[in-house]
Amino acid sequence: MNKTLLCTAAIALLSLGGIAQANITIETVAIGNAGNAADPYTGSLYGSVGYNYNIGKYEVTAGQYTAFLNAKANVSDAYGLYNADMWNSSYGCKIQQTSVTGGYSYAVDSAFANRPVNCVSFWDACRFTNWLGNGQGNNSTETGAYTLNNYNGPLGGNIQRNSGWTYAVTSEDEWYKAAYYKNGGYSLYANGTSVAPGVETDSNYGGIGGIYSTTWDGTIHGALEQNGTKDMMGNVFEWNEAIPYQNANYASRGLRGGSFLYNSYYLQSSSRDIYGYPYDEINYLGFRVSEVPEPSSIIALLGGLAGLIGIRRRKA
Ligand SMILES: [Ca+2]
Ligand SMILES: [Ca+2]
Repeated sequence: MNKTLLCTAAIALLSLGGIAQANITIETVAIGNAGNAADPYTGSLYGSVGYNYNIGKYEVTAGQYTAFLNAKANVSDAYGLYNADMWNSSYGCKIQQTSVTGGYSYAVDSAFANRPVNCVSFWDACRFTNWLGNGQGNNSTETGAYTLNNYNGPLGGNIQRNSGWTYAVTSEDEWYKAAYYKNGGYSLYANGTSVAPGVETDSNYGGIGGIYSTTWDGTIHGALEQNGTKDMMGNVFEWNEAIPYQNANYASRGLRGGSFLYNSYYLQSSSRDIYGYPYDEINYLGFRVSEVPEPSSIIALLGGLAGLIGIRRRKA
């Protein structure tokens, strides 16, 4: 590699680093075993995914969503990305909107930054993942994983994930597999057993402590689940892409995982009987993202470049 090329590569790496610092990051866990069978216990309908993917370790947080609002709802909020209940309702995620010259500014109570965002519609979730996949900043919310064309209504059943996606709202199968599948088999709960987790010790459900309880494991989140995620059992229900029901007036979208307001039944793999209008913005409802894994060739390339730079430093 000649000096110019090496210099260009180093600048590219520095630039990447700079962008990564300014942008929010989503911590994920890898879900492998592509091509696994669906869960026979629930009628072999759910849990089969034919590709490897990453899933958010946590629900998307209020802090991450605040960065999104400051990037895309700062001049106006044409898509209603912000909901005043985030600040005003008793179980809101404590994001506050302030009018400033030329638009709006958003801030999250620091005690709530790592808790799940709530009061977000399925469309808000789609827009967030479009923005992530398009590189954040002022990039589009309307194209990417989902072609939204300004849609914010009750139907939209034709809006499905596009090929070439990098971040998306979880599909029902991605969510189900990450929660309930491990080592070739399925469990009733995401803790890998058929026994409900302890209320407030392992999981936030049952309406006892509420979404903002901090009693479990001394921090904000529940105990680690079998595939390394947190809060797939409870905290807030999570949107997924499925359309459990549709008629001429609306196309519902899937919800899974239970919430701080609901009992342990809703944590189970067999619980699929709650679903929402896609425009619902409720305080027990949030979402989690799926991510396409880094291609191994890019990881190898970055590793190789880092190695070359290391060699030059040692010579100097
Ligand atoms: Ca909204
Ligand atoms: Ca959850």
